[in-house]
Amino acid sequence: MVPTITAFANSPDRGRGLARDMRLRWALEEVGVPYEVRLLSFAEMKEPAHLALHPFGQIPTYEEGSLALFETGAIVLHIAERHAGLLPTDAAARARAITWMFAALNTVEPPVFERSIAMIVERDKSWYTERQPMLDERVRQRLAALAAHLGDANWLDGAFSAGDLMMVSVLLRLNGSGLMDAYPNLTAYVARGEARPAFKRAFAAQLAVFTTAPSDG
Ligand code: GTB
Repeated sequence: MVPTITAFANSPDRGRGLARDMRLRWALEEVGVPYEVRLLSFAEMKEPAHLALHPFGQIPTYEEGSLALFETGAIVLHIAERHAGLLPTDAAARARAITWMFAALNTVEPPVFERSIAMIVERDKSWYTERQPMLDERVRQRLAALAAHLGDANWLDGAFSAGDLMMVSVLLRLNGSGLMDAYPNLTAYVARGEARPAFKRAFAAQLAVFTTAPSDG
């Protein structure tokens, strides 16, 4: 059964790969599962048909037969548990890879996301310039710890896993911020993720939403 995911019909990033459907596309490409995409306008995301799939009216969702999932962490884990390529078979290594997925989503993503949201929606506030260094510092603390753990390894725990997929996806949001410059091993880590053929296919697919002219029919 070919799964269907949802994505923005009009992502504010215009295909820079920052919207979270990118994680699902990447995971599906890594395990070699073809998928379909249903594009949604912002209005459609808040309509009953989509709210039945996603209680918070967001993208992405994942449908596979009668199963409907939301939350990228849950969806990537679902994909990784059912197909080889994203989780080790050894039980302890598998548990550690899943731990890194949670670390990416619960420990690293919140300060990264908070910082970038502040830049988008709080720029005109009187306290913006005062708050921004604090938000930067919270991100730096996470990057320092992550860089220390990674050291000169290629991936967070042995072979590439869903933990790396999630962590690279989170760190991508810092590209262009300069915050990773102090950690060349993290910059190289993100570049290794982006260089994976599955990442490139996923990136091209989400970009095509913006570069492919809609058909007349
Ligand atoms: N915790 C959920 C998950 O991981 O699935 C979060 C899902 C989520 O934040 N979805 C966002 C959404 O639907 C899109 S990805 N937002 C609309 C809404 O809440 O009404 C976040 C996002 C949006 C846009 C950009 N961008 O353009 O740069 C990047 C990331």
